[in-house]
Amino acid sequence: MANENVKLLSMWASPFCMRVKVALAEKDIAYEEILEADLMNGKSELLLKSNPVHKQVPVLLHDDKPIAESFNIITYIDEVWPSKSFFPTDAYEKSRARFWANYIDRKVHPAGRAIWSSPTEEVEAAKKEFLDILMYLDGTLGDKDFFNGDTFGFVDILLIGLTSWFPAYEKYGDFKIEDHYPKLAAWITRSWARETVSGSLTSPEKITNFVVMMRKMFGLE
Ligand SMILES: N[C@@H](CCC(=O)N[C@@H](CS)C(=O)NCC(=O)O)C(=O)O
Repeated sequence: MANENVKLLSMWASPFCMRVKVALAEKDIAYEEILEADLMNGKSELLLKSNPVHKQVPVLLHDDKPIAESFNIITYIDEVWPSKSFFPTDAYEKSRARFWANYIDRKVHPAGRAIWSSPTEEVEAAKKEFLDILMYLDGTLGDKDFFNGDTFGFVDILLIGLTSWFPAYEKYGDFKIEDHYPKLAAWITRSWARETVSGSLTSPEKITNFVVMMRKMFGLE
C-alpha cells in the first residue's frame, strides 16, 4: 500500500515485533523498520519518547503517532486497514479469538523463557508448564487449518510471532512439540509456509544462537 507513513520501532529478536511485522505483511502495508541497536545496553531517544511508560518495542508510528503494545498495535492495524479483517464477523467468535489471543499473550512467552533461562533442576517443571499451556492451544485448534477456521487471523498472528523461539525451547527442554501435539506442529509448518510469515520472522537458528549467547551471559553455560 503506497503513501502510508508507517514506521515500526523494532528489535530483530523480539517475538512481539515479529508478530506485528506479520500483521503488516498480511495487510500488505509498506513500512520502515527502525531497529533498536541493543536494548540491554541503552534505548534510542525515539523509543523513550514514543513509549515512555513501558520503554519497550514494538512501537508503531502511524503519521508520527505512537501506538504501543503488540496486541494493541495489531488490533489498530486491523481497524485502520479494514480489508481482509483478522477477526471473524460473528461477535461470539470474535470474543473467542480475543480470549485465546490474551491467553497466548499471558502464558506462552514467559513459560518458554523459563525453559532456557532456568537452572538445570528447574527445567523439567518449566517444560511441563510450557507443554500444558500448548495443550489448550492444540485443543482449540483441533482439526482446523487456522485458529479461526480456514483463514489466518488474529490468534494465528499472535502465536506465530513467538514460534521462532520454539526450537530453542525444544533444545533446552529436550522435547519436540511434534511428539506431543502433531496438529499444532503442522499448524506451525503451515503458517511458516506463508510468505507473510517466513518473510517477517527471524530464523529459529539465529534466535537459538542468541539464546546461547544470553545463557552464557546469565552464567548458565
Ligand atoms: N507486552 C509487550 C511486550 C514487549 C516486550 O517485552 N518487548 C521487549 C523486547 S521482546 C523489550 O522492549 N524489552 C526491553 C525492556 O523491557 O527494557 C508487547 O506485547 O508489545
